[in-house]
Amino acid sequence: MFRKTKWWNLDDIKKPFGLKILVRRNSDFFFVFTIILSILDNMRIVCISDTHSLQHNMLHEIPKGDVLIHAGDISNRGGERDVTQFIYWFQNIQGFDTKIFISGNHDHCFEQVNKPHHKRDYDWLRNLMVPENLAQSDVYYLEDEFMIIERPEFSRPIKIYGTPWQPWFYDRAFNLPRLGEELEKKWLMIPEDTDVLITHTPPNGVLDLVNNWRQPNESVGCELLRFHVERINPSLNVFGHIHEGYGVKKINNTLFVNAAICNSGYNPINKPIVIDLEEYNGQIVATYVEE
Ligand SMILES: [Mn+2]
Repeated sequence: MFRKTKWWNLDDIKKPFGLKILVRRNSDFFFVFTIILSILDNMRIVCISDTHSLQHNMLHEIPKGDVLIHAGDISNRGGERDVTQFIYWFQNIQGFDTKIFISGNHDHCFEQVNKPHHKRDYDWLRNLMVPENLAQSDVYYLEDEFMIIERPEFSRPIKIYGTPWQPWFYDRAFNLPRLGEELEKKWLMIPEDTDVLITHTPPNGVLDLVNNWRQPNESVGCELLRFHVERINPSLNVFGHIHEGYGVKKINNTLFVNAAICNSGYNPINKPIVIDLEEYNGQIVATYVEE
């Protein structure tokens, strides 16, 4: 049954060419075995962003995966009703081991809740965001912090860091002056061994082009983030913010994903973006999966 199957070459055969070559070998066992392996040795990440309270109106369903990432702008103005509805919806998405979200420039309450003068105004958010409660439905919120995912398909833990900050953008939440020291400090907090970086803003020059009368054909992503992403060299950087920049781009070892679900007209018509994370000769590699 095994014939001349070279077990030690399985990885090399499977990774670049998918199942096609193996099917051609005409061995049922090998075929089934490869399917099992390909389920086991990937971590499938589904990326969404910028749902702007329109999560129930998304044109496309959320595909299956292991980890779901939302890169911010869960709401329009960060109001209690919108944010509560989003959290309930996110908690109830089934089939993922881990679901992670960050804030964006529209999610004001997440910035306001930290300001002392608000006192009890944001108790509703504190109650909603009790980490133990979120974790019961596998939900994690990252604000300038990382989490670790350990899975049998990786020889080491995967580090995921999330941060909501962006260069000044119409005076909204988590805005800091463009090219300023404060923003630089936020990016310096990103651990150097980050594998998956979740930001709300794109780095400058990567899936960040806007084209309107105010900013004709202008790259509006963060210049400082671009520098630090290149220095840190994560396998994956997921963001949104610039709805026009929806898409995927690979630069060197980093796969960049602008997962904005809403288009520039705030219609939630874009597809969630599916990524496979796998270990390949000791390297963690992110690959775009066209669905
Ligand atoms: Mn947005």
